[in-house]
Amino acid sequence: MNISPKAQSYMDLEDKYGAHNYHPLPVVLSKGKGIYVWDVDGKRYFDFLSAYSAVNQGHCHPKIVQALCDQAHDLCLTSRAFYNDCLGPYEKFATEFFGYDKLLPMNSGAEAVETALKLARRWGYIRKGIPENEALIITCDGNFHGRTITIVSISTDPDSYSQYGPFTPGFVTIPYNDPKALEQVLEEKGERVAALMLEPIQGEAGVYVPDDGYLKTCYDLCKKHNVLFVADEVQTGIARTGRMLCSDHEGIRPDMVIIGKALSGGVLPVSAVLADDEIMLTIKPGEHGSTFGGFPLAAKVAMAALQVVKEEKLTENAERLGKIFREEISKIKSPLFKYVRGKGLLNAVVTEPTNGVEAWDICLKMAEMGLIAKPTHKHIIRFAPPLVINEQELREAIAIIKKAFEEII
Ligand code: IF1
Repeated sequence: MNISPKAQSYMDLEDKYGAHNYHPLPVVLSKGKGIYVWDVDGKRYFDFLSAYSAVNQGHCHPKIVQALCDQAHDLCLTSRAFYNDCLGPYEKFATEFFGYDKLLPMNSGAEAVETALKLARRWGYIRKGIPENEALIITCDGNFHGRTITIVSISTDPDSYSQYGPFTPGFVTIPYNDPKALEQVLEEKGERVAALMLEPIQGEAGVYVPDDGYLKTCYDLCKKHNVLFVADEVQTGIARTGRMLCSDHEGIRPDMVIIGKALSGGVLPVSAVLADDEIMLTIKPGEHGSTFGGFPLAAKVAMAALQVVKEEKLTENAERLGKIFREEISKIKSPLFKYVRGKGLLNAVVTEPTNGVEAWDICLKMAEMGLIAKPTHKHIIRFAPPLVINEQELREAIAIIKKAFEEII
């Protein structure tokens, strides 16, 4: 891939002065609008990562940016030591939007996951009556929930957890998409189990979609054993999979929902946990929080971001265009192509490395041709455009993807 001296200079700066905790594609971006981003040399790309689904509403959505700018002139941050005139309206709006009693605002997805884990343990001790310090939380093989020490304690990916121990105890890992495994743990240890936490589709695992009915079966098993069903919808939530929440596909209402990323349309780190009073009120003043959680800017931005999702019917668009995407992509004729899977506009192509050509090389080729996407796990490429994409744009993008697969080999 051709890298200009200008682009190289920015890459060199990150390399020299930044920690080496990422391996980005060699594209240096400086502008974004809707479904497109531009690099420092003015070249335009279809963005098929959407900042890992944070930019569902498209880059720099005018309504969201307007909300940000308007509020920035008035009041940015108060801390939670005082009330402000943005948080309450946002909490009312968001709880009505998703149908829960209460919202606990945080910033990053990982913080919201930590919050949900704390709430689950609290609920386990106070409401379920689990003896103190004995609560268990069940998580799944192949999960991705973030990067804190506790969260990497439940990771099964050595890249995430190796040499970060000692780890947080109190978790049980079961295989994903295996309701029997859940049943067995609940039969054996159900009385000590506070919650099951999972991703309705596993993102980092390569957009791994569980069998139809899996989530519902898990939910029913949780109910049977008085265990909370906690859905990490940080990546799958907010219209991405063709429903407002991915859990909606199976008609289940999780006891707790964790959201982040697109909650701000990618403008600010904004995350939250949604739950009803019986769970949420187990945390009392002074027992959890964050300096920025629910700050006025975030509150206004999140309201605008959710309004855009409704107004622009992004859920319906993701559902409809997702079907076209999978149908068209499955016609690719290349030894590199195995199959495509996903829901809505959260999809992945599983590749077959051939003649030394790997997913990374295909991504470089697509970038050359004006479309950026990122491999996960060496042989899988995730495709997740902003949900504001239309059918014609999607078909143009599909043509690029097809061509890249067919020409690289
Ligand atoms: C990185 C992947 C995506 C998440 C779910 C919580 C979080 C995430 C289901 C934490 C974050 C990220 C983080 C990002 C890469 C990314 C990712 F490739 F690792 F799997 F999106 F697909 N729950 N996902 O997917 O949210 O604290 O990051 O705000 O580089 O670590 P966060």
